[in-house]
Amino acid sequence: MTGTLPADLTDPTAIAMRLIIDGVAVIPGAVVGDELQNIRDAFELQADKLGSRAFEWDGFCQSPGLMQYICHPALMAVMDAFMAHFDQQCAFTCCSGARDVYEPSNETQQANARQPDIRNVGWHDDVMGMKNPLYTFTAESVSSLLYMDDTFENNGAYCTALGSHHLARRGPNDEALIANAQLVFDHCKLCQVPVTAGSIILHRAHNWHGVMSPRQNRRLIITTFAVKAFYELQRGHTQLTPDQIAQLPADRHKYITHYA
Ligand SMILES: O=C(O)CCC(=O)C(=O)O
Repeated sequence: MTGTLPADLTDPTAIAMRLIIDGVAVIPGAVVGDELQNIRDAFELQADKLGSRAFEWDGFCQSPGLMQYICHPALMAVMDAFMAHFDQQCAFTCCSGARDVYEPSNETQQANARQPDIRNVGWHDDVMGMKNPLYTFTAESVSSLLYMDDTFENNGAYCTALGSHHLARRGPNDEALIANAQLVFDHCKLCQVPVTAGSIILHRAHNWHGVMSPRQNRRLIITTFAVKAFYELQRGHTQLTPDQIAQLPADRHKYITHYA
């Protein structure tokens, strides 16, 4: 079963409902015009400075231009609607930095790019990478991916196993149990989600996803969010310093929290 996902909703509540039901949703054109160009320029400046086209928070937070994207209002309008459905408030949890996934010298990536196949896109659930994940925390956790470049169905598209987050479960002692891969492939529709530059893809932490290998630049910024009341349950969140918080407009400060 394969298909494509509609990416034309603009109302934040409608987008949040897709995130609840499908486990994935698109905010089309969340960042446009000069604002998008400023983020691209900031990425290139920082990549040159660091000598790498993939850098984590330590590199990201040195760039005032990139910092302006943290808790962007177009993103938070959807996150607020999502959390409101669960009678919860949203907290920023992590920024894992920015990267250009396109690696022209990576032969495996470029061989895959020449023979695109949705079954071969590195399918995973993000919770696989977490230490001691608790389902209370992971169930309503969300990742956001801002794309600085267009992606195309068979060239760089994010891919999703629609509704796969429903197959994760709560185990003994609240352990987050990741769905069995075969169960996901047997029952979920696999979709490419091509987007225009400046769009954001949101997905639930337990949504299985992967990436069609790209044949051109594919720059993105990843930030994650969780229920504020459950913030303390998981370790490893990005801790913003007072100077970093001061760079953000005041109406975004409510999303920033710290360990007690
Ligand atoms: O690059 C993308 O579109 C998705 C990235 C991804 O799979 C991940 O960070 O877990």
